[in-house]
Amino acid sequence: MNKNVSLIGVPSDIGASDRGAAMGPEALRVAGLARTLQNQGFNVKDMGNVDGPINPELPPVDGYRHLQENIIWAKNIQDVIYQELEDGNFPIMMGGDHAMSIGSIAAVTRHCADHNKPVCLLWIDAHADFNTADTSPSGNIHGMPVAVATGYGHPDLLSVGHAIPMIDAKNVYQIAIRSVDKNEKLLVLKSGITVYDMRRIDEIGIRQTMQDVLHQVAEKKAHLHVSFDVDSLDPPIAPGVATTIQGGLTYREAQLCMEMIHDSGLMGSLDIAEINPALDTKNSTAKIAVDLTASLFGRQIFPTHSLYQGE
Ligand SMILES: [Mn+2]
Repeated sequence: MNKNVSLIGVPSDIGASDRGAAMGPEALRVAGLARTLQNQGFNVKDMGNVDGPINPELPPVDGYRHLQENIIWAKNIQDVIYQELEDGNFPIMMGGDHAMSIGSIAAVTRHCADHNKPVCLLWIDAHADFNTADTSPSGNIHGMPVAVATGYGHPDLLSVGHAIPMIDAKNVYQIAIRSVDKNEKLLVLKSGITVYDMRRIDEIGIRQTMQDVLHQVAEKKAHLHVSFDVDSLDPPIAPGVATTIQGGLTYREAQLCMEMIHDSGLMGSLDIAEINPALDTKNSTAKIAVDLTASLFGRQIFPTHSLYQGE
């Protein structure tokens, strides 16, 4: 695994209705993200925060709230993360609301296109984030990044990337989904992305889910961008999010998910999104995000082969 990790703070909640996710990067720093990865042998560089407009708290216009401000953020994020990838570093975007992933996905897909490398997106989230102005009840752009990445949405958002779409829907995988707006559902089904909603995870288990996804990514020999929205977790273990939805990943399911991603060796970049310290209890949501990130970067209870023969 790439030993050079760059932390990139994105202190913005401009894509959300509730303020507070702008404090997410600092919450992750306080929870010890850099120190945790350093202790696991990584060279960690905190690049500080990306700049962008402050949240003007305006109502939606033509179905989009803060469209121009979101575009500026996405472009600024793309510039910083693209450069980190070009320099050979592993970027971790510390969000920030999930609209910020428009910028990180733009960076990763541009980098992969430049190097003729296939790219896959693993979206770990309670929500499909597949709205457009036509389907969104709120106009909040943090409900739209996956639609934008796969070519649906305002042309000025789509054109942030190197191409439209930034990524082929066939290479997008979602897990932990359990809250999708009525018309958003139709667009998800039409798009052709692969969704493992909580019902499917209940039925086949997180292990089979991750085996299926990681097998496909491996077959494609792709760079895997992991976009981790902490609201994918069950609310009692991750209360510090704007939109808590019952029935999320348990602590052990999330751990196995992260451990299996690590073991695949496929992950090349990561977003941690939607931590809202204003709604949190003693920074517990940032702490669990750091704990799960440790597993994503190879922390193990025991080396698996030392206790049993893997299949
Ligand atoms: Mn999300």
